[in-house]
Amino acid sequence: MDAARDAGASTLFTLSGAHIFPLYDAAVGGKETVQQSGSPRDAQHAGPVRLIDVRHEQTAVFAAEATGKLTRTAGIAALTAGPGVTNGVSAIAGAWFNGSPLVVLGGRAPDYRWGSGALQELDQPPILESITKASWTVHDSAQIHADMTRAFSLANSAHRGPVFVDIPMDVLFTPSVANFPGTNEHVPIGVDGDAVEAAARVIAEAHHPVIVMGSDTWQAGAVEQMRALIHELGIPAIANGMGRGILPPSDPLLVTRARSAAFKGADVVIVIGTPLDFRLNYGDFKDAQVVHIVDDVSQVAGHLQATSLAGDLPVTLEASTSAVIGRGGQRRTAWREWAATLASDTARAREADTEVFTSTTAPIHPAAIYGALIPRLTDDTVVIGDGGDFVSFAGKFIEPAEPGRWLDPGPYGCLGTGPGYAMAAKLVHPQSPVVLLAGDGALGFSFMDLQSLVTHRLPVVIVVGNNSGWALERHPMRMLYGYDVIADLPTTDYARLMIDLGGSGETVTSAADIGPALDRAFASGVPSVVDVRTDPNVAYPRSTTGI
Ligand SMILES: Cc1ncc(C[n+]2csc(CCOP(=O)(O)OP(=O)(O)O)c2C)c(N)n1
Ligand SMILES: [Mg+2]
Repeated sequence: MDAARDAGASTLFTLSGAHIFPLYDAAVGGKETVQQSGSPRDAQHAGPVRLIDVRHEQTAVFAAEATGKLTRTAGIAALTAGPGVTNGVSAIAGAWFNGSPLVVLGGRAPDYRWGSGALQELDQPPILESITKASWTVHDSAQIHADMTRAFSLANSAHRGPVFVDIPMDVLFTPSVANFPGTNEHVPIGVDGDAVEAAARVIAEAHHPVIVMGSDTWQAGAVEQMRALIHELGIPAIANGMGRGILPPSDPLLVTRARSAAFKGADVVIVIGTPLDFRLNYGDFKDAQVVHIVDDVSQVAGHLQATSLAGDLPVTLEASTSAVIGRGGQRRTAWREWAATLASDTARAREADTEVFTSTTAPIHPAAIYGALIPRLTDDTVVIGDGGDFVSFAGKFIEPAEPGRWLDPGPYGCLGTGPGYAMAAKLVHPQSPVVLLAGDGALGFSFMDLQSLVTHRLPVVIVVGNNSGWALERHPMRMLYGYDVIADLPTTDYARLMIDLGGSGETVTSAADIGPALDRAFASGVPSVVDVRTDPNVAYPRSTTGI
């Protein structure tokens, strides 16, 4: 726990298991501290490390991952041996795909019993190997501090990602003094001058360049350098993942809403800090050349020819800006005209939203929720999406004003992230409003962790886009087969369930009632569900399938 605190992780997310009791004892500061606190629940928040318990291990990992996304410093989850660890696997995989800094500590059957069939005796690191930067077992208690320091250092260095360490029960229960403190072994890769020049040449010669700024620009702390590159060169930009909010919607160079026109008209696409995956048509922009700037050589795309540049993002972006300016590629007339065209496309796309935003149809059009919600979002509100079509609408309509205020599951697309992400957001930003936008299907995966929000007094507003089904599967199946099966869900009273769990809740069946219900939820001071019954027949107009 000392190593975690030294690495900046001050909250441990977990679900109880005897294999890892010593971690809890260390987190709360031992028996005396607990006895001095008013209650065991108070003690959880009073010790050297805040101890947050959940109802399903995936929520512990989602919350730790979101902590890493929001603070840019690895969060930590502790999972009990065997099923505790395997319940965390999807969430660890999500963090791997997202490049989120994360440390997961696993319990493990004791070494002295190994091979004789102890409870939950499972060799866990091999299961985690393909979805972590490293995963190993610590067999010596004197080594734990050093190994945890190494785990945090690995997780926090580019390209960021999850690290898994498990500790056999007999090793973890052995009191010990660290034999050496461990070192931070991260050596940042510098700037590759030749690669910078090669990229600068392609950019400087472009007529219609466009930038895609992805999650790693935020995770790497390159926000200022990203803004400088865009503004000094005058190149329009599209935001992706945690790159959202780096430019506010008022910035004329933010053209996310004109994405299709931008990709169609671009002759050079500069993709920064995100992989060339399905979200970017695998880096295929027809005739446009691709410049790919990434934080580590491991991120250079192997499936296509691009002008690639790998390096520490803040310095690499700074060097690239200077190199493009050095080649005379700066606010050229052609670029200015191109940027102005995309800015007016963007304005037109936003204007066109008004029609669906003000829709008064019954049942409610899902977009009407955003018409009511968006004017109520403050610049510091953290918005979280967990669901299918309902969240695709959110991704389209919501343009955050600041970076680090938008969380989605990312390219792994695992449903059920919402309650864990929301928990982390409210813990990291206690003064800021937190809104979870959840599909009714998605909400089921981690539903009992709405209770954890109540337990830990985390007043999050949960807006359910309740279309009684899995819309993102219903509509494609109808399109392919002419019918759908297993896409319906019973209409469920999520507001009632939230009230039963100790929060508040309201059901909304008319568009005019959405806004006032949201106001009451924001003012309630407890976790609140606003269950909006939406039209099951509305499909998100999708242009990519991800396949
Ligand atoms: C863990 C997991 N299981 C299944 C899926 C496949 N899936 C993707 S979207 C979706 C439907 C989501 O439904 P809901 O949350 O109600 O949102 P809606 O599309 O109805 O707006 C499903 C089942 C997934 N992405 N993750
Ligand atoms: Mg649904």
